[in-house]
Amino acid sequence: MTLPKRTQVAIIGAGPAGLLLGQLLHKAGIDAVILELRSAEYVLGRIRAGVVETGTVGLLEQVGCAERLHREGLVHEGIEISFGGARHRINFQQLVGRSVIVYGQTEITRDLMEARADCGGTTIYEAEDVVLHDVTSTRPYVTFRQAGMAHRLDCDFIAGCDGSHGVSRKSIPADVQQVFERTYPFGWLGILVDKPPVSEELIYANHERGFALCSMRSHTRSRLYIQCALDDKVEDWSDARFYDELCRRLDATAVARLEQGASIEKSIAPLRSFVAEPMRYGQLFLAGDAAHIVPPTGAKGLNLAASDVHYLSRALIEFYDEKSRAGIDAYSATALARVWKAVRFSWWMTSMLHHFPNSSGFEQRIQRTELDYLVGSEHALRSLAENYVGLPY
Ligand code: FAS
Ligand code: PHB
Repeated sequence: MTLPKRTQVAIIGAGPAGLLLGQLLHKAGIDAVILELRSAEYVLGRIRAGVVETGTVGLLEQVGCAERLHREGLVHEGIEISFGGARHRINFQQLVGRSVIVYGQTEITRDLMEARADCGGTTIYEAEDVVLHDVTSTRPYVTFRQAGMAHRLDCDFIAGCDGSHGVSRKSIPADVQQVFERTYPFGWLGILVDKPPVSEELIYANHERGFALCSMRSHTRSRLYIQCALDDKVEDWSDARFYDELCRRLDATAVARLEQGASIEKSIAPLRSFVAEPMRYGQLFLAGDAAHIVPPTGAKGLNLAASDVHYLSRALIEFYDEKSRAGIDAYSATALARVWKAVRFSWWMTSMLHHFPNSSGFEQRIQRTELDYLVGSEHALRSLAENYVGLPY
C-alpha cells in the first residue's frame, strides 16, 4: 500500500477516540489518516468498557455505526447498588427519562474499523516510532516507521488519540502542561465468562471485603469484577478463588443465580484519575485517554473519549467550512468542562463503593451514610442517574 504523504488531520491512535473522530471527519468530507501502533487484531483483543451513554450512541448513529449496537446491545433502564445485604434499584428511566446501552467497547471498535475500511479511510497499523514535529507551526508533520520503512505525513492538524501511554501528551512541553492526578489504593480484577449474568441489570456492590461489580456483554456473557490489592497479580487469582471472593461480596440472591464458568479473559486494572491541561498545544489536540483517565466505577472513560471527539470534530469542521478558529480555540476549555464533571462523578462513585484499606471509623461511617442518604433521597438518586446516563454535551 502506498502510504499518503499529506492529509488534513493526522490522528494518532485507532482506539474508540481515533476511529470515531476519523468517521466524523470523513462524514464532513475532511481527510484524515490514522496511525496506530498495534495491529488491528491486538486492538480488538483488549477487553475494556461496557456501558454506552446516550450521547455516544448518538455519535455512532451519526456515522452509521449503531446498527449492530441497537440490534445486539442491551438497553438498561437502571442499575442496582448493593450494601448491607440489600439491593437498591436506581431507575434512570423514571428519574431522568433516559437509559444506557450495554455493548462492549470491543464491538464499538470493530464496528468503527469496518466502517472505516468500507469508506476507504486510511488507517496505518503497526506504525512505530511516531514522532510529532513542529506542532506549534502552521505546517506540522508526523514521522513514523512501518514495515521497516521511514515515512513522513504532512498535515494541518494532529489529533492525539493515543491513550494514556501514547506519544501525543508527551509532545507537549512540561512547562506548558498541568497534570492533576489521584491514584487509588486498589485495582479491579476482571473476568469475562460465557455464563448468563446474575441479574438483568448491573450490580455495584459495596462490601467490607471490597467492591464488586456484576456486569455483562450479552445475555450469555458476563463481565465480573472484584476490587483487589494494587500488588495483586492475575496469576494469584484462580477462577475458584475469584468466585469464592465474589460470592462473599454479593447478596444471597445474586450468589444463588451466579453460574460459575471458566474465565476467557482475566486482567487487573489499577484505579487512577488524571487530567492533563490544556488539551491543545498549537495544532495538536488531545482527546480521550490521551488527555484524561477516570476510574471505571462511573463507566465514563469510553464515553468521555466520545464527547471529546464530538467537540473536536465540530471545531475542525467549522475551521474547514467557515475558516473560523473559534471552535478550535475553545476546544480545550469546552472539553475540560465536561471532563471534570465526569472525573468528579467517577471519584464520588469510587469513594462511595470501595473499601479503603486505611480508612478510619469516621470515614467508614461517612461512606455508609452516603449510601443510606443516596437510596433514601430522590434528589440524590436523580443526581446519580443524570451523571450515569451522561450529562449533556
Ligand atoms: P485507547 O487507549 O482505547 O486507544 C489508544 C490507541 O492508541 C490504542 O489502540 C494504542 O495502541 C494506540 N497508541 C498508543 N500509543 C501510540 C503511539 N505512540 N503511536 C500510535 N498509536 C498509539 N472505561 C469504561 O468506561 N469502563 C470500563 O470498564 C473500562 N475498563 C478499562 C480497563 C482497562 C484495562 C483500561 C486500560 C481502560 C478501561 N476503560 C474503561 C477506559 C477505556 O475504555 C478508555 O476510556 C478508552 O479506551 C478510551 O479510548 P481512547 O481514548 O481511544 O484510548
Ligand atoms: C463493564 O461492563 O466492563 C463495566 C460496566 C460498568 C462500569 C465499569 C465496567 O462502571
